[in-house]
Amino acid sequence: MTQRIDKAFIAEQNEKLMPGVQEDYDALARKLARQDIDIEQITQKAAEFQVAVPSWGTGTGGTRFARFPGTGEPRNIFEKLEDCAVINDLSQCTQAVSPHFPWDKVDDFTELKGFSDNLELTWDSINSNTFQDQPGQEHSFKYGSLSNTSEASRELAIAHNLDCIKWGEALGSKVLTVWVGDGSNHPGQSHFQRAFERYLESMKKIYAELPSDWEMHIEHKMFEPAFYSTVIQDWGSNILAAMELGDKAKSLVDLGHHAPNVNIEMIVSRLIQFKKLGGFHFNDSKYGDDDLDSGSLHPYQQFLIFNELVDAEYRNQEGFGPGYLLDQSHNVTDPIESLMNSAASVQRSYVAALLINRETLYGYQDSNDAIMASNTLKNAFITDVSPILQMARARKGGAIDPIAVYRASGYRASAAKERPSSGHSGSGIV
Ligand code: RM4
Ligand code: MN
Ligand code: MN
Repeated sequence: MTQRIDKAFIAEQNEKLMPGVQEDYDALARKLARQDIDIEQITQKAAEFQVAVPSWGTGTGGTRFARFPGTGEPRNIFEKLEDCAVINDLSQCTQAVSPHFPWDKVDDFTELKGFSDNLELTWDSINSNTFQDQPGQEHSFKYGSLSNTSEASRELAIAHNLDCIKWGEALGSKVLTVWVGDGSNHPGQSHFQRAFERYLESMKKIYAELPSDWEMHIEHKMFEPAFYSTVIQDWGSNILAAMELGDKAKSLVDLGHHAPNVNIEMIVSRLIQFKKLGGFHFNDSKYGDDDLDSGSLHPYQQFLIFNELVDAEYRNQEGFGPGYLLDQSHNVTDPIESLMNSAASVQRSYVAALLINRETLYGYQDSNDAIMASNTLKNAFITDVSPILQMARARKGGAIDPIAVYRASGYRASAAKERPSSGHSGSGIV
């Protein structure tokens, strides 16, 4: 097994930085105290925050043009878990891993569970994959999976989702996430209503087999691989399907799956209101489903989403408890570094949103004081909460500076020695 980063090594690196962090933390504590905010309460919440890591994000991603593999890439789910453990050891907010099947399928799930337990990792949502054919697959998904005009292909897609539930139960997961690439590339190719009916009929068969304490998350996507229409195109189709299926079916919001300029935070609010917000796939984008690192382009949008989430938490909104997962493609960075950066970026948005005085904001909203309402959000957003994040990590045994410690550890170089390239990788979005 690739050697993981020693706790003593992390502590040693932290020691050099702690005096500066403490100074910044104390200064921020005084600043927040002037706003009647107890920094310790915020730091506690930061320490409790969790965002899951996608198994498929640990390999170098790519585009449909090319993929430029990095060194020491994980070649199977066991090696992906080792990388996830490193991410969590340093970040201390990414304990759960979300697998993708059949990419991560193993023969012995008890062995896999034992392996993850050993690394102190848990399992987040199970992602099914019916957007590509597997070698030797009898009935193709070329023209769709759950909505295919061929019953045999639909049945195969249903059976795969049922397998995913079974494997998820062995791992202790509680959520099945379904994203399908179904759709059309030409106007007229597909009958919108009949395709949606077939999809719903298939989803009902999966829903019927969902364990009582599980949820099913439906993920919409505007385009790709279908470029004219997709069956679950937007949050409208998504929530309609979730409502049709029942209480355990909820909508999942992948930030990159909307048209440019869509007000995602408002969609989030609507889903919260109707108890249909299942969870998130965090990433960032400029043009479409770019799968860029979370918060790398639109940190304010990410913050505004957390403003809605923290508001729901503050109001004890019934049925609220979405799952947070990163879903991004790392084409030119070391995936471990990108995932650590992104986890911290999402955590930062959460922490900054905690600084908002909700009652003050409601007051400005009720009196139609647009400038002050807007400034209330902006002031929280521009507050540098880094010392809170650093302190939360350090207190849990994580790294004050995760990337610096990761680089100093030489983990990637030793992984490269132990994981000679097999020529193809089991991870990375291509
Ligand atoms: C899709 C979608 C799904 C993810 C795949 C790999 O665009 O975001 O969530 O499972 O990519
Ligand atoms: Mn996604
Ligand atoms: Mn995507």
